[in-house]
Amino acid sequence: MKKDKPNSAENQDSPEIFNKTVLKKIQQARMAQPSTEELISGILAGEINALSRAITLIESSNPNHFLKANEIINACLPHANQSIRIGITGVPGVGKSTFIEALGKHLSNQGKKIAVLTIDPSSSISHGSILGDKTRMEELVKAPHVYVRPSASGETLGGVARKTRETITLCEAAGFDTIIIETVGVGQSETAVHSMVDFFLLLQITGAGDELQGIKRGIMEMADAIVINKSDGDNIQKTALAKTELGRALHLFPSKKSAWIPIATTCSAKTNEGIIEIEQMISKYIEQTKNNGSFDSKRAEQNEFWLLETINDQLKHHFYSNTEIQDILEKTKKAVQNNEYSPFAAAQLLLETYFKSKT
Ligand SMILES: Nc1nc2c(ncn2[C@@H]2O[C@H](COP(=O)(O)OP(=O)(O)OP(=O)(O)O)[C@@H](O)[C@H]2O)c(=O)[nH]1
Ligand SMILES: [Mg+2]
Repeated sequence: MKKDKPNSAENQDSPEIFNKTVLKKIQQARMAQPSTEELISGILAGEINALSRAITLIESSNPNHFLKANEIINACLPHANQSIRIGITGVPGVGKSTFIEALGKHLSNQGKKIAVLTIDPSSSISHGSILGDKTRMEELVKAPHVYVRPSASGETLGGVARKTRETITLCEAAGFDTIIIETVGVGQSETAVHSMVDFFLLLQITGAGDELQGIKRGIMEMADAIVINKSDGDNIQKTALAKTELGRALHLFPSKKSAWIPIATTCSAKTNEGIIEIEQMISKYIEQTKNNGSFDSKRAEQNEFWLLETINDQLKHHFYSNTEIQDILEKTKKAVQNNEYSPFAAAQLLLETYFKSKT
């Protein structure tokens, strides 16, 4: 065999035993996992390497990693919660990543420590990614104190959302004071992101015809600001018109618990026009909601939401991964489709079987 591989490590000039030892050491160093304590102290010291490794544990499906991750999250919790969390949504190509780069660079110049996370619903459907390479934000990652982390792929939205929430905790404990989350506005992910941020910003572009068409009312209602991006070149007049239309539409929505009146405005993530004003608007929102108490009460509500959401998620997962249930469910589906059984009676039967299997 060795003759066939003249360039293999064992056949270099150095003695065979030396190369084997070196190789083993390198392999061991690569495999060595820092202890939970080391990761916790690393995160609290703001070490990116420790933070990244801990996030990888959060994203892992290995049960041992799950326990380790939980220990780290619990240790980080008392040091978390001090950041401003901003959610950015909008249809693919609207300019979310470019906008985050522009806003992020501006914040970084002010000395802020920024973590950018993404929730990508396409990865749970196709195991692919709409956000893909564009999430690298090449310019922003070069700025000091900026950390960009794409979401775990190949996961259910519930799973990705939980992991993003936990990642926020770790980033905050590592000293990041501004967390920006990008999500594509094509599914349920914007609801998930809305439930984990303080300020929710919907990016828009002017399209053909009525600006209000194609925007889901629900997302507009959730937004604290609607920003029409790509307000540059020939597009400036159109975006100004869209801003007026959206501003009017926003007034029709019921007022928010925070008493904040959502704002419609324009910007160009490419030329930076309007970025400073948007940053000032977010600061004003934070100041206003902190003063009237709604900042804290919203976070408390969000914690409660995620408690219940996680229970729902786990219960569902447990139910559907029960092999006995899987077996009966397949047969029941057919019986229900053929009208041999009522869906409600069948559901009842399945749930009873499940609960009996648990006692
Ligand atoms: N003219 C102009 N182009 C822009 C602006 N912002 C973004 N773009 C361009 O729009 C395209 C999409 O930008 P992205 O930032 O990748 O958009 P995105 O919303 O993050 O896209 P997805 O992650 O795929 O959903 C790129 O070619 C950008 O250069 C802007 O303000 N003006
Ligand atoms: Mg993007």
